[in-house]
Amino acid sequence: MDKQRTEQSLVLIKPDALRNSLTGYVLSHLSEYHTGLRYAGAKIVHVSQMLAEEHYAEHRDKVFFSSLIDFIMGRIHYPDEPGGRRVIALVYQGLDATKKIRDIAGPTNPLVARDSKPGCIRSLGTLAPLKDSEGNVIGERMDNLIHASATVAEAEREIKLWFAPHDIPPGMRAYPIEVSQDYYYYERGGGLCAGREPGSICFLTPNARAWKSDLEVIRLLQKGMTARSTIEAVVAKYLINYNEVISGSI
Ligand code: 3AN
Repeated sequence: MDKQRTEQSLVLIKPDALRNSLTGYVLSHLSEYHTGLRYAGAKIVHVSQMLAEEHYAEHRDKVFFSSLIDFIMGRIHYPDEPGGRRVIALVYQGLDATKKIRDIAGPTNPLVARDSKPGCIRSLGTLAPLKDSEGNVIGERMDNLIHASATVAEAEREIKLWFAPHDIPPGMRAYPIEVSQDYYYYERGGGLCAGREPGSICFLTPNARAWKSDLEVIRLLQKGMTARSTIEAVVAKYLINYNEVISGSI
């Protein structure tokens, strides 16, 4: 039986790859010629705190969480150049996309990658000591050049976190969309607002294309019910590259 499936998967080319001019290297390893996978989406993202924390939500309680957030936000590789802080977000589509990309990316830890899979993308990554406020080494930071979705379910969560439907050509959208009928506002700390209020920002307007799952979350939260994701996971993608979100004023 043919177990291969057409899937989509998210790749992030991280700030360490950009800083070290390895973008072309990554893109060429993942090219259609080598992988048979097609681009379904691509964008340059200045990663906000909100987006970073949602992307790595599963690691929230880990000792390396804050360094991971600083890393993906580009603060470590572009400390004095906020304008240079970027990630390249890509959606690839094709047969067994998730597994193919994970194989080419290699193990999470760059040292393990070098030992067990020389030539994989992450074998060119580095490790940096992770220190507490008193300078004691408490772990390692893994600068491993790319993120690649681990499973098909994770790919769906991540693609919907980084991409709005209009970022992907209509014929390549893998998940159901719905047209927004309303204006929706978000306020930092306060979540979803009933209407436009000082300090709030509009993240969806009537006629905008939204992921159906986002509007389902909004409707549940409006009723005070539990939803499958946070409002921040909904909002973050619609406000990518907004100054107010990057600066933290929203
Ligand atoms: P992957 O990126 O291979 O899917 P995850 O999801 O387990 O791996 O971890 C996400 C990120 O968290 C990694 N890219 C790495 O930077 C960081 N990370 C994971 N485990 C550790 C660890 N034990 N120590 C330091 N950083 C880690």
